Amino acid sequence: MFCYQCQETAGCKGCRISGVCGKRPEVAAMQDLLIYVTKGISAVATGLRQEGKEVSREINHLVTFNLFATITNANFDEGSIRNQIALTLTRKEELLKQASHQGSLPEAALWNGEDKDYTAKAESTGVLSEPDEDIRSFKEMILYGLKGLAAYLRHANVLGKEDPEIDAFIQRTLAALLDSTLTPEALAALTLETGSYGVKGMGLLDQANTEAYGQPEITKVELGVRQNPAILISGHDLKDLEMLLQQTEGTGVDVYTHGEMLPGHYYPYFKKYRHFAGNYGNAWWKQPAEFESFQGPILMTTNCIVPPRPSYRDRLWTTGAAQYPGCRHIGEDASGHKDFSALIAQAKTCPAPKEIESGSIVGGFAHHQVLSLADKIVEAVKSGAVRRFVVMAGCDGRQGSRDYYTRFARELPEDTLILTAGCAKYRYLKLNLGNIGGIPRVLDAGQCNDSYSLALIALKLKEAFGLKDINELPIVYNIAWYEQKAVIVLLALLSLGVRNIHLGPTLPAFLSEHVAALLVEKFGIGTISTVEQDLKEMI
Ligand code: SF4
Ligand code: SF3
Repeated sequence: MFCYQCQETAGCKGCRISGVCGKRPEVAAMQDLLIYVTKGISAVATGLRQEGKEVSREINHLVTFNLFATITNANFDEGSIRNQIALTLTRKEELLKQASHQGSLPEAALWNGEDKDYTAKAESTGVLSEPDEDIRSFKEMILYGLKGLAAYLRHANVLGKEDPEIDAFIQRTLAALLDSTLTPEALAALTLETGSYGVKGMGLLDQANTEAYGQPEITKVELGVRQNPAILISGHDLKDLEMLLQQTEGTGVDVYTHGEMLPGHYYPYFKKYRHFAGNYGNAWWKQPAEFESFQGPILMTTNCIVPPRPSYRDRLWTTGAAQYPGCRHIGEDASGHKDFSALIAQAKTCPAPKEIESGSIVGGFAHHQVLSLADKIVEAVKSGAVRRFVVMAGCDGRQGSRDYYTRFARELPEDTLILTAGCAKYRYLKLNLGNIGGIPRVLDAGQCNDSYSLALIALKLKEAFGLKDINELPIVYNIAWYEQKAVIVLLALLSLGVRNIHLGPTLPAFLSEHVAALLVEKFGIGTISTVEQDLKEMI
């Protein structure tokens, strides 16, 4: 196997024997092959569009689902990935029948899995099948951006929002990744274009979420526990949260959020559920201890799954693109409905969660809420009460060196505001950093996709201050990354012209020396050093 798509990759170079995340080599191989056949079906679909033919919604959703299933810590189940490869090949053969110019299609579009030896095929289709290091670097960066974008698009799709233009872009780009004649310049342009589709994708999801559940608002979220049996829901899918809250209402079973589901509390729609009890635990990587002490069933709606301990494996359930061997998976019917009755029945046999924290946190500072405070914020900047905004969005991870982010947040001068989104926030959200004129110093916009809110806020502030360039704002970016959703967030920011982003705790292994140098030269991207040094430089 060879995988270097996440920040945790072995030796900061690549996982070759097994994934640091727990991904087995046979699963990695099937993920490579799933990407290969997804590029193939995308090439066929793109050809059909060029012929003026329509590509169905089902195909669009298949492509996004496949990309999502290969995101770090989403699907560890070899069998389900094999099934997805077979399904993709079947759909692709059907599409091929409609194509007039099969002769011009790449090999990935024509391979039909005839000998059923997926393992042998996977060997020739992985990351290292591209021999040129720089081309590989660009292509993988684009692919990882597309994976993040596909995850966000999928969440928008389940809420009934579609943008066929984004689907066509994803498929056109996947097909382009099969093209061995693309130059580094063309790939650099495609990288930025991926970023601008990232903005569109996050915008679509923002619209889907806010139309369905209202605009996030300032909200106090309880961290302690009640005395009832309960279900813990984790991941990013708000539609799953909605269905779970509906089905648990009146059953005596409470629902708690975990990890990236915390921002569910910020949406007005969910506040009517009195059994929506609070948030339990922290970022994804602490789940082994926290899932054990929760004592009830846990529903993983997306990444990030940590391979579960036997002690709670039978309480861990997956749905959507998330899957883990030995854990039960909840599918959906043709209308997208999911039946959580088995989880609810299990919850009733479990004790209430053990308390691991108490008190509360405050969040809900997405664009609508922050912009309603815009006058106050602009005034605070003009009066000098706020010297700098520090964007600290992104992912958390289990590396010990990530306590840098806790220390950095704690050491920031008191006239700075932290804008955050994603699970990175767990490194400093509970520090009690005070407020400036009633505005909390840590403003949590929501999930990683709500980094879109942070970009909108920056654009509005630029307007309010009458500036020409977003980089003239008193904002610095100290972003933590872990998996591919952070890659699309980064590319989105670059496409908006944001410069001098600090990316840590380490630069991606998939950046070759040349590609990294190009990002430094064109966008001033840098990594982090020590808290003291970075504070001096950024503030
Ligand atoms: Fe390694 Fe990350 Fe790939 Fe897992 S996702 S195999 S940790 S690079
Ligand atoms: Fe976290 Fe996985 Fe990325 Fe959505 S849950 S930010 S790491």
